[in-house]
Amino acid sequence: FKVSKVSTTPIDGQKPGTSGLRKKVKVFIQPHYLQNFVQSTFNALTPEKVRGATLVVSGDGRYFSKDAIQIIIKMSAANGVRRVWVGQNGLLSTPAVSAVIRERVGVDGSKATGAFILTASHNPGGPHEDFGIKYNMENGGPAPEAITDKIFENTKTITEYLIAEDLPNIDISTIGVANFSGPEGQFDVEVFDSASDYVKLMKSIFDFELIRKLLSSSKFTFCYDALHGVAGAYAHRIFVEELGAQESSLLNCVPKEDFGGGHPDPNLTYAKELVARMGLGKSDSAVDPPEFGAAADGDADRNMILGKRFFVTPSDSVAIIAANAVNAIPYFSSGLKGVARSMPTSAALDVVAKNLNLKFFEVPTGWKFFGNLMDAGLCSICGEESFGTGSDHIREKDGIWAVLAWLSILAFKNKENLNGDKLVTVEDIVRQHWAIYGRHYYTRYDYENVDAGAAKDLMAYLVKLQSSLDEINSSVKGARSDVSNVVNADEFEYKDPVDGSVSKHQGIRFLFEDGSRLVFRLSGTGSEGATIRLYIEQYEKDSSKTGRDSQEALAPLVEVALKLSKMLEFTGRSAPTVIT
Ligand code: VG1
Ligand code: CO
Repeated sequence: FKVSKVSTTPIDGQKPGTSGLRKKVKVFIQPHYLQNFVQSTFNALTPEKVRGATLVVSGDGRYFSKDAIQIIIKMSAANGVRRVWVGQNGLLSTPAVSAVIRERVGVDGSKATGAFILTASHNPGGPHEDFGIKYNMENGGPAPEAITDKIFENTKTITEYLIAEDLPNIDISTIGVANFSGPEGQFDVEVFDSASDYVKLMKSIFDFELIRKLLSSSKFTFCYDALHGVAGAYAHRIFVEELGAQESSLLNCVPKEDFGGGHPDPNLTYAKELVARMGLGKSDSAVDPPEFGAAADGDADRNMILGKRFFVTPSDSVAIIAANAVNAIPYFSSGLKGVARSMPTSAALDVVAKNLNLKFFEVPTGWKFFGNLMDAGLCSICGEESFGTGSDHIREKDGIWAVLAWLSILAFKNKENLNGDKLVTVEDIVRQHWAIYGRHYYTRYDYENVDAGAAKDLMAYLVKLQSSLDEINSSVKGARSDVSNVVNADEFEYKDPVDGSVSKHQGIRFLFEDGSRLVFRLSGTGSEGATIRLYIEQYEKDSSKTGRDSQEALAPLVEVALKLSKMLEFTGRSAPTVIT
């Protein structure tokens, strides 16, 4: 093939957010749009690192992925990349990409050096919805801010990109290797099975025999909803073939370009079918719901864990996994190196860390911050309130891993019960956890697609308010006299303990005397307008008071948060778009 230099000009707005660049498909398909971003990434990595590289290129299979893969292959060839690996049909979950970078050995003995992941995660897909792209590094984790900042700078000055226009389109539906030769030598594209490497890794972490006994037992019932995301490409292999679950346990497990028209976000609002099946629907008509249910997002890095008529908050989930990991999961049997959570995630994990005497870290939102801790051997398990849970087996959050972790805990606790008459349920496990550690009542209010200016004004107003605790507290007391005082108000700032880098403005916090917290952040993953996230948390140590309905328990704090922030005045919204 030949290398063409194509002239281009900078395109506005190519700043990667919390997890890559996410825009409407109609934006991505504009001439040069994807190409500018990919070339800016190559330039940020520097030509020395790109030449001879082995890159993984795949994603959650959303609309425009197939075209994007062909373009990236041609640009890789032109930039001197040695080989590109593509999951069959362009499908690889985000955690599988991370696993492939870290573990896979190519047919010629090669190892990957990085990846382009094509996904907009939990955002809907299709011609009128979202597409996204992000770059992951050699450790299998998202590019750090130093790189994403450089990429953005490059998008503002780019003048040309390289592409091998005459390279034929690759058949990505068939496993095999295609060889080409270009000006700098050989270039290969290897199409491989999307699931094998990931399945192998999972089998090395969990006791599949033990989980199989539980899943194939007639006493245990299970349901997994992939919301037509890429998790479907793994669910059958793992849950049915390896672990003996019934075919009928799988819901929406065929990956689709538009996620079947749905919103592939595993929460109580969008995972409607699963929620109804688990007996948590508005009109609960479910007859004997399964014991355990779970869902994933589009790229399968998120998870929602449900019991029969019972919701497990993600903040509780990571705390419970951490508390039980050493006993229930072989990978952790020699102990945990430490645990970490994102700032807005509840402090349930902090209490576990304290009780078990574990190293503990609080990082900004977004998985990239956990990677450094893991690379330095400081952290084994981490999680975010946004349905993200994972461990140092890879450098991304991992939706199926979280489900296997919960199944491991259930299988461990029920080892002796499978022939008895009563199983320990998900709800039992959570309630026992609260009895030991106390409960962090928690909820998140999302105001989606708010006018960007109004959202900025609201945030600026809160920052200004933070300079006077007196003013804050008079507003708090004006709203509810039964809520405790704010003792500290700040913007969260993080200094990475490994490389010393500092990330500022990572969320506005109001910390109350009784341990309650209010946090305000703007989302960095949306593709239009602004999304305001309001996180509300309250700790209850008294085990006789841990059984309340969470929205009811948090109502006073919610009232305070809305008054304090003048949410209605700034945004015109009297209610959030989504409550989780
Ligand atoms: C959201 C979540 C954050 C998560 C990120 C990527 O970011 O809040 O916790 O890491 O999505 O998840 P933001 O900036 O919109 O709040 V995924 O599954 O979209 O890659
Ligand atoms: Co995701």
